Amino acid sequence: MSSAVRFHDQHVDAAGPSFRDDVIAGLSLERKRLSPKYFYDRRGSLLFEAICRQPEYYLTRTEEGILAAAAEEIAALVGPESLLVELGSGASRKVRLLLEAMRPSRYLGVDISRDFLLQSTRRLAADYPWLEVHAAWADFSERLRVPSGVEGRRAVAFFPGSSIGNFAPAEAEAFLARLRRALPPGSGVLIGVDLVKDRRLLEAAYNDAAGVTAAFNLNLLERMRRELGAPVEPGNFRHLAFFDAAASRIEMHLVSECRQALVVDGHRFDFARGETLHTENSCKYSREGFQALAGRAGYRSSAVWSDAEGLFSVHYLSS
Ligand code: AVJ
Repeated sequence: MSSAVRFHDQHVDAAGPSFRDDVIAGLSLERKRLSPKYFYDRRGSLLFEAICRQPEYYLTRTEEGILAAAAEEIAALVGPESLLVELGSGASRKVRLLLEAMRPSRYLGVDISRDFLLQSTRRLAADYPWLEVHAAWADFSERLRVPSGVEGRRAVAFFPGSSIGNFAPAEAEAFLARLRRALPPGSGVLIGVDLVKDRRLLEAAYNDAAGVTAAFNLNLLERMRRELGAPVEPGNFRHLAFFDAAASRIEMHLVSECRQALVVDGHRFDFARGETLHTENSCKYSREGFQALAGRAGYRSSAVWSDAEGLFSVHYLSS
């Protein structure tokens, strides 16, 4: 097997709405908002990697611990699969634990950030010469398709990091149902889901002392300036993250520190002092709550793993 990555361009920027269109549409709303998928330009992806190393951000290291402890069990449950699909492959560190335990013949990384995707899949191809490595540059929140020629008999989709939390529960259910239909019958889903817990722990994870999460959030404004030429002053906004217990989610916002206008491609958007741009929801579940959601999406919950403190969960869903 050669160590070259097979690249599949499924990016639909030309056809679908762009960053510009979504910024203008989101800022036109009564309650201004923008999809968190726009966090992940090159700088944003690097900042996210740095978030994962912050002491307050328990999610990454806890999930890695769970996967390391359960890798053999997961491999046995999954069976000899031909294809491992990673959604939001990012730096692809967690998947190494699975690759080594499962030894699939094919790997497909799917990510919206092209540079990151290529970098991480190239590294995988170099480190695992026995593995056929594919990379699909795609916005899987919009459209999910296994590139032709990549489908195996069965697949396992790996969706780590509690990224499912970016969807509202009803959207998460619809997404999982779409994922089930996009994969061959009998495929499974291995998914990381952050658990509801004490609000202090949750809020600390999204307000790290080093200010990395704040920089990640504010990078959206930098991106508007860089890519859309919007003359925005990121110093006029501040980061806000809090837990909404009723909705069971962390909300992130950018708060306008003064009365100001944001001009994007000739469109003017006024901000009152204290008005916010809502940039992210990160939904938190109980084990049972997530199992019920997966059930409504047509899956059977085959196994759930957790850490001793019950901070994070990893579910194996069978279709
Ligand atoms: C990648 C969506 C799982 O919600 O914890 C981290 C993104 N935002 N810090 C999360 C994020 C702020 C992260 N997910």
